[in-house]
Amino acid sequence: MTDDDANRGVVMFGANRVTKLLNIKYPIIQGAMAWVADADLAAAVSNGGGLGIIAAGNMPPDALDRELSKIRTLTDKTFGLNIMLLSPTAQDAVELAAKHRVPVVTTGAGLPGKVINRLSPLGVIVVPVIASVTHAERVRKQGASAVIAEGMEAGGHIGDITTMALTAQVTASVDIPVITAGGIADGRGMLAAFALGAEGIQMGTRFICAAECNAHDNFKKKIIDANERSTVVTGHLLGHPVRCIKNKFTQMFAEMEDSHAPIAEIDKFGSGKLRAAVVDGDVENGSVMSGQIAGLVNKVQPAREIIEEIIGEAARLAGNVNRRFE
Ligand code: TUI
Repeated sequence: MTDDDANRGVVMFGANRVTKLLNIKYPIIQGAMAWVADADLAAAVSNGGGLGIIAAGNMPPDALDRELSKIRTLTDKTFGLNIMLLSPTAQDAVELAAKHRVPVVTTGAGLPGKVINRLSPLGVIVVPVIASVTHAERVRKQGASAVIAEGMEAGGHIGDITTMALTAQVTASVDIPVITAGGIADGRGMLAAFALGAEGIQMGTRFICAAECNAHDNFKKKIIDANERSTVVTGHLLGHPVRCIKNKFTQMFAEMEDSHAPIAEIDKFGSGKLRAAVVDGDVENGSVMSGQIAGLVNKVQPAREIIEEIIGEAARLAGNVNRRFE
């Protein structure tokens, strides 16, 4: 890609409501991924012109405190913190966001009314991830500045509506900016999201394969080797469907669900498995969370290159699509 391509991207995607709200160059947000999205990855994405996000996940508060101090040494650009509302440490993460004056907070797996009430008065921009139109309308009323509409193609904990159906209906229902997530890993996906009315995209799976991402090489290799049928959703029984790459772990998890094992037992079996995959590289017995788009992610490359490639591609393609209507 040439500089010219990237610049065309700026022209095409420059200065929309998402870039202005988040004070970023390109409307590309790095998905929050527990154990994966640390200060190193987030800073690389923010330095590359997107919005890097640290995932609080279940991180102990002292460790999160250190990540939030560290990112300030790595970038002077806007970054975000994701708070997973199901986590027992969610409230600690809210207080750390306040303490560190984190510019942007995204939330997942719940409705963030209390988070917005606590952080908005401090000037923190709160952008909830939602998985239905009902959620989008509710968080808009709660005072969200924008929403991330995440379709079921995404990795990790998901809803049940596809990205295409969700984006089209959320953009029709709320007036705040919509960022699309789930199933996007290139400029074509970005353009599709924009065609549906989105003003930004969030990508997780592609950024796992960023050079600056500290996930174990075995985890990256699983993504690179994956195809469109490599993922499976487990956890329906627990009420928390989770998309992962198929392996011994998902096989055993599904067998426990099928045989109606006690929920406490299934919960216990799942505990610590994401860390095992991401940190220890045990991609057979661990939980390799990934989106369905993994088949499109074929190499490890710097975050900046990922971002510029996608912007250049989307800009080029926009011209081609225009010509299809001539
Ligand atoms: O949160 C995510 N993705 C995640 S969280 C995660 S850690 C985890 N591990 C095991 C089990 C559960 C979580 C891994 N991946 N994405 C954002 C997201 N939010 N997806 C779906 C939702 C969501 C669901 C319900 C948002 C709001 C909501 O509201 C329902 C309600 O009424 O509370």
